[in-house]
Amino acid sequence: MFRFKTLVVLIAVVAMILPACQPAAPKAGLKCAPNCEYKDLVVGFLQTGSEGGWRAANTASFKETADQLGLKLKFYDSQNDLAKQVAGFNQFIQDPEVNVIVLAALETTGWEDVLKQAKDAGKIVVIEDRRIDASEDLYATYIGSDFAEEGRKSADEMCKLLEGMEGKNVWELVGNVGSSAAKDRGQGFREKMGACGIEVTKSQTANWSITEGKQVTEAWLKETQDVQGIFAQNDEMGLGAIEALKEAGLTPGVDVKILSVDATAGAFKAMLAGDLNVTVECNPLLAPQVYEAALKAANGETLPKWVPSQEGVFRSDDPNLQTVTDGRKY
Ligand code: GYE
Repeated sequence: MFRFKTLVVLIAVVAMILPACQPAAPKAGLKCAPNCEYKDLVVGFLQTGSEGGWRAANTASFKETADQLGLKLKFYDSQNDLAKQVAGFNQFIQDPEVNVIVLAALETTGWEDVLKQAKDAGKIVVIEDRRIDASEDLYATYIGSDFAEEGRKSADEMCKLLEGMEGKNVWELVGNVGSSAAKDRGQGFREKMGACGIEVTKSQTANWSITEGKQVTEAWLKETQDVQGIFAQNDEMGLGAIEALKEAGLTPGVDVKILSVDATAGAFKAMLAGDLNVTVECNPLLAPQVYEAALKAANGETLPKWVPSQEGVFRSDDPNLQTVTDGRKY
């Protein structure tokens, strides 16, 4: 009995001492944790490029908010080139001054290696705008829209626009095919379009641009004019389609209903002119949320892995459209 008791006491004592011998877990966050302030952050921001109104508003949000908060921003324009964006990411990993990296990913894949290197270098990574396919433990959080929900909203709105029309043929102008915005908007639209018998009879990338949106629509119109609606995955491609319809002698917004995504200033101008029927909002003013998340992560806080943006839908038949337009920030 005595030996058993001795053994029990010995085990208890070892169990108490053991944890104190373990190497301390690395402290989460930056060296300034838990008292980091915005002035302690040096943010390397990898922007996709400058492809349109949404992107201009997103870039302005990061530059203006950095000034307001007093943090240092190092801006990198990837010029819509994935190789350049990855090179820029590596540049920020090597830069001893940069302690936070923010990524607006051109493509969903190919980020695991640089994310692991950034983590090993003790740098906070926040994904903004577009989600990526990578292990969630490699970044603090993703701040961006629910693009699939934008696609579902687009299909619901297109069903309303085509109500009463004999045909339900819709043409889809797709963004950069590797991007989460393009993939998810297309998927969301297809989830809900069946509710009213919509058929996507043509679908092709126009790479988010007015020029390509016009070129693709022109080529389709040379093949057929049997189309009742156009779903443009961003406003610029929708504006290009409008130009093509006009040059083919059709009345956009009437003969063919047009819906686009973003809700930028160009879309409101086109709705006021009666050319565009609906724009589904995608909020580009993400910098305040991104910087707040970066500061929390710098101080060692664990964040939810996705903070979705709240967004609306705007229609050309809104009697208050001019007032709404006047109140827009972008
Ligand atoms: O819809 C488009 C831009 O990633 C949500 O990228 C953004 C998209 C936006 O080129 O206009």
